[in-house]
Amino acid sequence: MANPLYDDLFGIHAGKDTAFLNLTDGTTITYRNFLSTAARIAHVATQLGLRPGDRVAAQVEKSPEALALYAACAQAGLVFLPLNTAYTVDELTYFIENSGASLVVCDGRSKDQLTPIAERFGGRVETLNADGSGSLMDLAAAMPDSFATVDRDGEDLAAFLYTSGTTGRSKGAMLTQNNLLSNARTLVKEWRFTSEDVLLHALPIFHTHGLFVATNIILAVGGSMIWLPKFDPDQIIDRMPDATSMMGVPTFYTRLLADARFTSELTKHMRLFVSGSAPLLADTHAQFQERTGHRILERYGMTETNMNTSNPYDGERRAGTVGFPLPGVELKICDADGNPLPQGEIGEIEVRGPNVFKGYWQMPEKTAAELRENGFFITGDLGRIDEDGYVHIVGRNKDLIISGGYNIYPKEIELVLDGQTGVLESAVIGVPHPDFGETVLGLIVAEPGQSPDLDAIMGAVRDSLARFKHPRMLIQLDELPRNTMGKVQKNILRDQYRDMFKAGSKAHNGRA
Ligand code: MLC
Ligand code: AMP
Repeated sequence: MANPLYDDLFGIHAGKDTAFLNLTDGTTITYRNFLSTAARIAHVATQLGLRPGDRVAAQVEKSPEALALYAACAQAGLVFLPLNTAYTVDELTYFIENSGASLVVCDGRSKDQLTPIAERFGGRVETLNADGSGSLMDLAAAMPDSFATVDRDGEDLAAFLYTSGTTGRSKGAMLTQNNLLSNARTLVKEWRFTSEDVLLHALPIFHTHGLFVATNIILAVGGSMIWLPKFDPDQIIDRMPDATSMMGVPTFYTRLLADARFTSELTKHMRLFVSGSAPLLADTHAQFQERTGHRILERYGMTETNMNTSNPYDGERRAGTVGFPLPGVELKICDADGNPLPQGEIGEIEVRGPNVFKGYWQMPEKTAAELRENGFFITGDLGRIDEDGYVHIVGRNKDLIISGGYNIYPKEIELVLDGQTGVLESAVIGVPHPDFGETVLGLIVAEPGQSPDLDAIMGAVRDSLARFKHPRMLIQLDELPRNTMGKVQKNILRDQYRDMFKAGSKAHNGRA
């Protein structure tokens, strides 16, 4: 028996004294040290009574130990459930309850708030702080540094990643070992990664991009990473000379281009810049090439599918496109019933392949609505394929805002706004933003004769939703535009407010 995910990404590096993580303080963590930490954590989880298939929820800052927790889950056959550090207690309560996590790992500062919640749903809390301290690591220190890897099948679950939905309720996307491994192997080949690669890693590790794309690729080849806690232009510029490659969301690239220190000299040794998670403007692509001589390689993925398409490593990286379907991934442009449309037409993107998830945790209806019986996943993205086979994403068939690479489902915010005193109804839309690509605008209509307190409403939003979901501005309207069916016409609102956050413009809450 075996454990494909652990064996192929982690186990193959057992005993290696080569560098895995290069930290900001100048120290290096070798593969051997990293795997010892993971093994100790796997012992802790097992001794706490966790069994294969149990969920481990983690809301922790990015650290080597946080990554070792992922490895430990793989080794002990546990399902890893990373959570955005910005989530509020309200949001976390839902994830803990819905996943039935047996172990919740959080920063020491959240322990008192999360312990009763975890216990209410049959779990327990251990802490892991940004500096690697905390009760989890205290327990780990007393454990042996090797662990007998638990047998798993490639079709067993490896991770849950929660993705919000158009109904406002988040869904746990169930990813199998094979989903993760197949994608990592494909990307290694497509993007020519080798053990010589040093990846500049500044993405968060609670999403597909930073955890599965970036980290799994480096693990698969035995390369190393410059492990930055977050995106900080000073650190990126300082460490780039030691790197070969970088992955980021478009905001990384627009911010770097805004920095005069980011020059062709600084990047001339770099092998690859990858962008994804949100549309990269053709203009950013062109500016980047002009400044550095490098063409950013844009790819397209999702939480439910990992990576679906990529521009070519060799050959033309076409700006404004997400390239070709990856080997093994089938991609069609369809009508609403899943029938392929003629070449060149715009339709819904559907994908099938070993990368496509197993469904949403305990939500069979939602799974059936998005994952067809024939295995095609309905992405909710609208696209077309040009005459050379490049996929263009032209819009979304789902009500989704992507801000700085984070997904925000308007419904979730509308539910909070609608619940506030004096608010009759609301509409939340995404509007262009120079830094985040898109940002959140909240539009509310008052109940007759009422004048809602916009500051109090923002206070309520702050209490229940993560910061990145907060409307950057609230506007009170007399009514929302509706079509003859009574449906709010968000496209009209988006057109009306599209210049709201243009560079330099100042925005304030208020009445329209
Ligand atoms: C931070 N803030 C955001 C935000 N990130 N607000 C909206 N959108 C975001 N993405 C908040 C902060 O809390 C802060 O609030 C204020 O906005 C300004 O913060 P900042 O200092 O400018 O932000 P910063 O910390 O620098 O973060 C910006 C960022 C970060 C772009 C570097 O958001 C980031 O790393 N994004 C990557 C997301 C990602 O990995 N996505 C992959 C998803 S996987 P205040 O109140 O303090 O001012 C996926 C599949 C695929 O989509 O295809 O890959
Ligand atoms: P998530 O649910 O966070 O995984 O986000 C997935 C969504 O991000 C996709 O459905 C797309 O809408 C969007 N996305 C990812 N990569 C790209 C890209 N390169 N260009 C445009 N949109 C993208």
